[in-house]
Amino acid sequence: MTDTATTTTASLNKFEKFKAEKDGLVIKEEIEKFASLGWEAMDETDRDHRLKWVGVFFRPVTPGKFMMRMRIPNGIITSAQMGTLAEVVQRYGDDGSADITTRQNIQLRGIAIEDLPDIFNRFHAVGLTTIQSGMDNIRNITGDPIAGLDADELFDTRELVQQIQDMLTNKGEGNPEFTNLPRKFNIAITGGRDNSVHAEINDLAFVPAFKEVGAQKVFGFNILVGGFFSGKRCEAAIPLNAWVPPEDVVAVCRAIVEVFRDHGLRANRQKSRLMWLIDEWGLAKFRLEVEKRLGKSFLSAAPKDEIDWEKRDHIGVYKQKQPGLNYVGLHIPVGRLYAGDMFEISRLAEVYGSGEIRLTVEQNIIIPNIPESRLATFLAEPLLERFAVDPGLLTRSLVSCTGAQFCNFALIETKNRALAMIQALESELILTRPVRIHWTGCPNSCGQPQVADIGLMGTKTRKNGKTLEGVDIYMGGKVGKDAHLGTCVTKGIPCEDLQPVLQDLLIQHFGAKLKQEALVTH
Ligand code: SRM
Ligand code: SF4
Repeated sequence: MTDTATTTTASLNKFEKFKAEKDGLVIKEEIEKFASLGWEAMDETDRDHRLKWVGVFFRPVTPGKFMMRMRIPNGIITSAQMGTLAEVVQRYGDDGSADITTRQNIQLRGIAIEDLPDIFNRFHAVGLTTIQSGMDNIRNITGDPIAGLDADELFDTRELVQQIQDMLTNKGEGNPEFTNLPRKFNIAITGGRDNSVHAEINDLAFVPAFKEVGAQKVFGFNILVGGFFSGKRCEAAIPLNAWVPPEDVVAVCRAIVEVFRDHGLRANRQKSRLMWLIDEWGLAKFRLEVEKRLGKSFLSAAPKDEIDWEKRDHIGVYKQKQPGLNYVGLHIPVGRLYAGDMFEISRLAEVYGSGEIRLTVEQNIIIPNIPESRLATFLAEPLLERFAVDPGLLTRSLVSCTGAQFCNFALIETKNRALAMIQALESELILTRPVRIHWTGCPNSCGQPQVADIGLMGTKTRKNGKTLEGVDIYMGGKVGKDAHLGTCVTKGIPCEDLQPVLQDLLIQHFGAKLKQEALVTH
C-alpha cells in the first residue's frame, strides 16, 4: 500500500484505525461466538461496523433486529433462493420483511444475531452470499435485468458480472485482497441499449461500444470511472478514454480496484471515493497506473457508445428473444416484500417460468420464461392485484430509499410517505406519461434523486418556529440515452406542504391535468 503506508496512523480516520486493528473479514470466523454472546455483550466496533463485512447491519433504530444485505449478481435469483430468504424473514413475524434495493439486490430485516449461524448455513446450501456487501467493500454488481432475454441486447452481462463477483469475493467466501478499500465502490456493466443500470452513477462502469480494430468492428465496452453520490458531492462518471473487449473486463476491474485500494485517499472519509483520487492525480496519471497494473496499454475509447434508447422500466408483459416465451415485470411498491409475498413470488416463478426471478434497480421484479400458453393464467394470479403489471403512471416509476423506519441517517420517513403521496396525486391528476419520482431520506442519496424526473431529498426545515420534516427538490435527471444528473431546484419544502407543489410541477413540466379541469373542458 504505497500512499496509505506513508499516511501516519495519527492522520488516519477512525474507520481506517479499526480496519488496521482487525480486518472486517475476520468476523466471518466469529459468528458462532457472537451468536452465543448476544448483541448487547458484543464489542461495539464489531457489532456496529465489522459485521457489515459479512452483510449484517446493526440498526440503531431497531436495536437487536439486524438487517442483512445480500449479494445478487446481475439481480438474478432462483425460486429456491427466494424461498430460503422468505423462510428467514418469516421466523421474525411482524418484524420480518425484505426490500429490493436500488442496486438490484435484497435486504432482509428483523434478523436476530443468535440465528446467524443457521441463516448462513441455509444461504450456503442454496448458493447465496452476503459477503463484502457493506462498508468499505464493493457493492452488488449490477447488470442488465433482461440479459439473455432481450432480442436487442448487444451483450449478455450475466456471466461477466458473476465472474467479477467471484474474483472480488473469492466465489462468495470472502477475499481479503479487497476487504480494506478506502471507501465503498460501485461497479455496473450494461450490454443493452438503454443503460438499464444507471452506468453514470457508478465508480466503474462498462457501456457497450464497437471499436474499429484493423479492418474489423469489434464489440467491447467503453469505460467510465468516478461516478458517485455522497452527502458532500455528487458526480457523474467520466470517460477513461479506454475501450476493452469483454474478455479483459474482469482483469480491468481487478486493476482499477487495486489502484483504488493502494492509492485511494484515506485521511478524510468525505473525500475517499474514487473520483477524489482521480481529481488529485488527473485522469492521465490514473489511466497510466491502471495500465501498469493491467500489464498492457488500453486502446482509446470507441468514438461513440451504443446507448441510444430511452430507458425501459420492464413493467408489463414482453416477448423474449426465445420464441414463445415472455418476461413479465411486476411492480413492487417501493420494493417492500413480506414473507408471504416472497413465497408466492417463488411459487409463481417455479410454476409459470423456469424458477428464475430478476430484480431491477427500480426495486421491482421480473419473472422470465413464461410460455405464451400459461400467460393468461399467470396474469390472473391474485398476487398481481398488489404487484401490478400495469400500475398508474406515477406509481410505476416510484423509487424510495429505506428512510427513517430503519435508517439512522434518515432525516425523514420515506417509503410510506412516498406511497401515500403518489396515491393522492394519481387520484387528482390525469397523466399521459410516466414521471420518475425518487425519494431519498438524506443527502447520502441511496434513492438516487439526481437521476429522477423529480427527486426528493429529505431534510429538516422550519415553519412557524417549528422544525419539520421537509424535502429539497431535484429536477432534470435524465436516464438511458444521454444520461445526466438532475440538480436541486428548490430547498426545504415541508412534507406537509409538498402535495400541491408536486401537483404543480407535474402540471407545469410533465403535461399532467387536474381531473376536475378535464371534466369541465370535455
Ligand atoms: Fe446507501 C449508507 C441503504 C444504495 C449512497 N445506504 C447506507 C446505509 C448502509 C446507512 C446505514 O447504515 O443505515 C443504508 C442502510 C439503510 C437500511 O437499513 O436499509 C443504505 N443504500 C441503501 C439502500 C438499501 C437504499 C434502498 O432502499 O434501495 C441501497 C442498497 C444498495 C445495495 O444493495 O447495496 C443503497 N447508497 C445506495 C446508492 C445508490 C446506488 O448505488 O446506485 C448510493 C449512491 C451511489 C453511490 O454510492 O455513489 C448510496 N449509502 C450511500 C452513502 C453515501 C456514500 C458516500 O460516498 O458518502 C452512504 C453513507 C456512507 O457510506 O457513509 C450510504
Ligand atoms: Fe438512509 Fe439516507 Fe440512504 Fe435513505 S439516503 S437509506 S435515509 S442513508
